[in-house]
Amino acid sequence: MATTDEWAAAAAKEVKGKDLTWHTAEGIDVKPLYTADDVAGIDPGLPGFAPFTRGVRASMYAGRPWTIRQYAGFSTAEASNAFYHRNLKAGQKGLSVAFDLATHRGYDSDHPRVTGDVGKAGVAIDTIDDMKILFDGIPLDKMSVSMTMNGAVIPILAFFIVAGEEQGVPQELLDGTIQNDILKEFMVRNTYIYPPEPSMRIISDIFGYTSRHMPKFNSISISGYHMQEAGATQVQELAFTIADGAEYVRYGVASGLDIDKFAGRLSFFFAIGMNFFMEIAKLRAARVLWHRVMTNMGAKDERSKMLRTHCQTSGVSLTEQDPYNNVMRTTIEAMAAMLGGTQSLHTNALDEAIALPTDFSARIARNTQIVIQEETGMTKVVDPLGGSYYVEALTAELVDKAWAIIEKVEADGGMAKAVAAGWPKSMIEEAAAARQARVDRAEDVIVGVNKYRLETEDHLDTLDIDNDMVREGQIARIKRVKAGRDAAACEAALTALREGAAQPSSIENNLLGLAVKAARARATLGEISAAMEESFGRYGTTPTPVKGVYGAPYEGDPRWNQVLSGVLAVERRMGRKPKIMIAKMGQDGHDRGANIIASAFGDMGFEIVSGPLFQTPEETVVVAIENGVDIVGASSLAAGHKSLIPELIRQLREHGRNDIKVIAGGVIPPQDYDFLRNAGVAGIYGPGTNVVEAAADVLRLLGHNMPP
Ligand code: 3CP
Repeated sequence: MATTDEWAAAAAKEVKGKDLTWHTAEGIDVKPLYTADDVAGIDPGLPGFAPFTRGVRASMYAGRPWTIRQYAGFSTAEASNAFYHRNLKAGQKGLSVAFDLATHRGYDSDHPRVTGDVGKAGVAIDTIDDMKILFDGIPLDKMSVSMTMNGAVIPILAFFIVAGEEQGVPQELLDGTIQNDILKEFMVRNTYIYPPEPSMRIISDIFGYTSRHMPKFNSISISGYHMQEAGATQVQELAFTIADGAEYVRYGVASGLDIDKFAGRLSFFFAIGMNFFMEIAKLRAARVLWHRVMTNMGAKDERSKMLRTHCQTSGVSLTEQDPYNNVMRTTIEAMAAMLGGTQSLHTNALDEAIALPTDFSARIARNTQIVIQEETGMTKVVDPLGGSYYVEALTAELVDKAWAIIEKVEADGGMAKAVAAGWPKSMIEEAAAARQARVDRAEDVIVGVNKYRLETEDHLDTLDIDNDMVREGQIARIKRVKAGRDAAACEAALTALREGAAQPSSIENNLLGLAVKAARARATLGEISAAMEESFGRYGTTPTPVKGVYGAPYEGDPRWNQVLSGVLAVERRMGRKPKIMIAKMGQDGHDRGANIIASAFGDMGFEIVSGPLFQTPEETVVVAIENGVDIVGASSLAAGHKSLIPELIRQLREHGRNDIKVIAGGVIPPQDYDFLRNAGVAGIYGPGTNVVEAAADVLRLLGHNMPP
């Protein structure tokens, strides 16, 4: 038998001494070979037994495959309901509702702040009537339903309970999951409504209500997904998600609940990106970490310590360029999710980098899972990678690396305090800027984007939503519901909720319990949200870009130096640095792109003005003019660009400021480019844009003669 030293000598000879160690973004040095030496002392145990490294059920997919649960919502309740019926007939097993941006932020569709947001990125739900239409013909005692809702979680869950009730299903039988994870909203996703403290009360009120009345319902989906989407490394995603979970348990216990009464219904949600084995190991490590955390927190019931999770293949790994590659990417990611032991899975559609899926792309996405489940035999053996030297060693290393971060969070007093201090967010943003630099420098390969790019892209038909039509329909329904209700009874229920929010939490003042009564009385989502807002207030933030991370690897790079000289030349001409405002308009809180651009342009010498999130075009114009910017860069990731950006340009013109140039970046389908250019947009930078080249282009817009 050869020794590992002999192997090392043979390998070194083959590669002429080249270092084969892979230094990952997580700070893990992955070796080219793993052997029994790497797993000495590691025993992953058996599936279905603590600490559940190998899976939470003894028989796993051999007994029951994971739930095929595709996330979807299309503008109206009617359209979404029809889509759900079609998908269930074609083999989908569970539902997952995507709500539109206005609903997320607690606004009814008739609110003046959300004219550009209604029906965007999901379904508009204003009233219990919308919710009933959404689940028409879908028995809520048989179908498990996940709802991705965090900000307006109280009215949405109340509508869901009452929709069940009016279908004849008592709340005890409702099966499903509510996302209800606010900490990651403050960190990366931004669809919060209230400040952190009352938001945490909402969560423990939901734990209290569901543990008393909804034994089959998962009261939270503690989500790392959005962290990875925002640029977190897998270790960061793992650590902050588990630390978030620990914090929710602490709040639940502090509100008087017995840990084992609610912890068994906490669930998780992770992203699965392209680092195949790292993702498999991440899910295994997550189960080990949760078991450890919950044991330390005093849970006795093994179910309380069992990490059950949903996974979604990675949205940011998808490309607008050569989009059929996304089918392969999603397949690989789906395999990692199942080999990691997920309970439930969403596979992205190939066009999801640019739009909501069409029936065609949704079919391929769904069938990706069905093919794995039904054609490959992959489900027949439990945890087939168990015992792999590499996977076991990587699992152990991820546990240790994440644990170090969890200990730091705990030393800081828990995740709520860490989030308030801001360091987890900065850590993620630094990782995002570093990743962007690696992609722009083609050190991390993305096929069809920074390598093997097509001369001409294939045309892809994507879905376009007529936002005005959706809004008009919603407004008509709100009017009908308001006209048909007992106004005094509705007002009394809203008053009780208002007063409950002003009091400390108790069983009588449980916000979900009070909201259920308001939903029965036909209060709208906006009214229920506003009733709580009176006591809680509305929360807002302005991003603060990280510095130096994007620029550092470019030191000495000739193209980078050309851009720096260009910025200096413009500065000399203007007598000040060129100023760019990064604007986020509408209720779309996705700010990864905006943050990366702000960081990178800052490193190139531009002066950055970061607008607050959720601005109207009017508010953006005021900030732009007050700060004397040369350019407004509107970042749009959720389809508001066709209404918000033209409105911004119109308002700038009205203020006589045609000189301020408007550029647009983010998720903008190519078929909208002409529309935007005709509206006066000076530059468009879609997904896959090289940020240094975007800056070069901006310098041209500022009159600098930038070499190609
Ligand atoms: C499972 N069961 C089994 C076996 N496997 N019984 C016997 N043998 C087996 N091998 C049982 C389970 O114990 C359970 O019953 C029941 O079958 C259902 O299985 P499950 O594993 O609990 O699966 P599911 O109902 O699908 O629940 C999965 C979790 C849930 C727990 C993860 O929380 C969930 O569905 N989450 C989905 C979250 C989601 O879709 N989020 C969308 C985010 P018991 O319950 O009685 O034990 S979309 C976000 C997109 C980005 C954005 O935010 O914008």
